[in-house]
Amino acid sequence: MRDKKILNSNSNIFITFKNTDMRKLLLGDEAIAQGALDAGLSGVYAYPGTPSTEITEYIQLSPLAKERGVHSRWSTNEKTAMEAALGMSFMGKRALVCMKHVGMNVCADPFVNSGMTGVNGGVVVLVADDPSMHSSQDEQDSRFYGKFAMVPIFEPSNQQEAYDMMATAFDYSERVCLPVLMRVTTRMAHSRAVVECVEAPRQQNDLNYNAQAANWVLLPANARKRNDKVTAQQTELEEDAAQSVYNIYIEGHDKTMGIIASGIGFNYVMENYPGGAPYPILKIAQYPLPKKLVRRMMEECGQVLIVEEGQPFIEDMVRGVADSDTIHGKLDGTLPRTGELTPDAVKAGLSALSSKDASVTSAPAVPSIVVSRPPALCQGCGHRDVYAALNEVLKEYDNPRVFGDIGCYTLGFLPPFRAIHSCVDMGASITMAKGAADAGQWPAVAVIGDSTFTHSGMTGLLDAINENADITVIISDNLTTGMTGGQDSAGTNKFEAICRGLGLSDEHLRVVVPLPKNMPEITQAIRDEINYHGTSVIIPRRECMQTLQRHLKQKKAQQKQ
Ligand SMILES: Cc1ncc(C[n+]2csc(CCOP(=O)(O)OP(=O)(O)O)c2C)c(N)n1
Ligand code: SF4
Repeated sequence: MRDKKILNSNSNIFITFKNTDMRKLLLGDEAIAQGALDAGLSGVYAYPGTPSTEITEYIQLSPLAKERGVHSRWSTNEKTAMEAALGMSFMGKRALVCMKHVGMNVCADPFVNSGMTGVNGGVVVLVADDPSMHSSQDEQDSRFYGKFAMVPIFEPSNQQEAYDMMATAFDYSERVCLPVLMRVTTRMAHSRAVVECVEAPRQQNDLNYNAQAANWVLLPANARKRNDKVTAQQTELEEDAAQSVYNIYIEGHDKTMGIIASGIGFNYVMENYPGGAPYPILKIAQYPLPKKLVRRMMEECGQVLIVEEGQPFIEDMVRGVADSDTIHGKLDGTLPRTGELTPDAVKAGLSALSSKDASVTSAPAVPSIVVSRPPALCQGCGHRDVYAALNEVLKEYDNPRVFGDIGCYTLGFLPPFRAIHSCVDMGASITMAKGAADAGQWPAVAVIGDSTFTHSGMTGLLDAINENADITVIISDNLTTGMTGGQDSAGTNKFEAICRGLGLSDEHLRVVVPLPKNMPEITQAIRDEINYHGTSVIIPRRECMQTLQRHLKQKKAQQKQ
């Protein structure tokens, strides 16, 4: 065992490693997972979504989680995940909720209301934003949800901080009786660094009913009291943020400019100054925004550059309505308004504002040797046969409309299929097809995957069945959640029962095997159900090629043993 002081390559901040045996090379997501386990986690509740998926997968494979019986099975969607975590918290235990940014839209109801109920055991809601939309349909910045719900937000700048912050966030959540929203972005989630972990993980909380249970019943009389309390608590949360060890004011001798930086933006700033920045820097990692520290910078510095990943969340607050020309960032074009922040973009912003900035170093130019290639469905994928059959049948109709959904099958939009006309959010295919049918559209076809159907499609199908809407729903069941890497799908082996349970007649519930040799049978099923003027469901079922190969390999390995 030895103490070691090393320079963290990401942040230029010295971190003291006490015990090199406890050092692990971890992805940001893995550091979060390990941090949660070491902080006495009792359950992770999550729905897969890039770039957050690896957190839950790490916990699912963790020997410590297994030994301690930590809950880690996937939830059906982000809303059920958030509610289960809240239930665990009310019983006194620590729970982690994980999702990608658009998942916040799905769990917004319980999330915002968890600010009103408060928590008992600590709750951390980990949300991974995807600026540049590497694998998402929008670029939303989840910090707005934290502000909206009046809960504290943590935003780590590097993997070590992500690990350390989990323990702080759980402790803090229990101290202020509020959930903590922890926000990361793609680069942080998916890059590796050495992380120093604690030697002895904290024990899990015992079951306890200490909290004021009346808070949990959000009848108006109770909710009004809580609303007053949480509103009043904002001053205390802001003071805590001003005192936070994660919000650091770094002195600088050149006061012509000050830099406010958060999340990975802080790393990008520090990368530009390997010898130390001449300007004062305010690192923000805990919110509500510590206005006291911001004011200090505004008073001390001639102008301020705000470097943050995502939307101009801090910048908007700092500017207010005064719109001063000494505040720079995304809103005045000093930094790009959209897309992922890059070290080069930050360097350009710093250079634009600092005439005598000899200390800014150039990052070596990256040769553009990677030729971009459009994504495509895997060869042999069952979704291919579904679209081939659908296109074949729809040639027979005038103006058919196909409402798509989110998953591998969204690629049916691209050549060679060009088969879908919309893709908005998880579950929207069925409800949008219904709305179109209500408007007089025929044929109106919905194509949805199995995991997406259970995530958010079932309720829409109930609406359709209740009104016998004239739509044909294709649930393309590949027995997995393919797009995010093949996680278990909540409804596997239950789809016919679910459809029947929702009131669909057996006559209009068809199951087919999507293979080229079955084309006549599949096309006939689609044709028949389109021609039936009511709600029908066709389930093409064949395992995803990727999970099939994985399962075959596992089987072979088992046979060898
Ligand atoms: C609200 C929300 N949560 C998570 C995701 C990430 N995501 C995109 S598609 C998908 C699941 C796709 O599974 P499935 O419907 O079975 O289709 P497959 O990819 O297997 O074809 C997930 C989890 C998302 N886009 N939106
Ligand atoms: S991962 Fe599976 S579902 Fe996705 S395209 Fe490949 S075979 Fe199809």
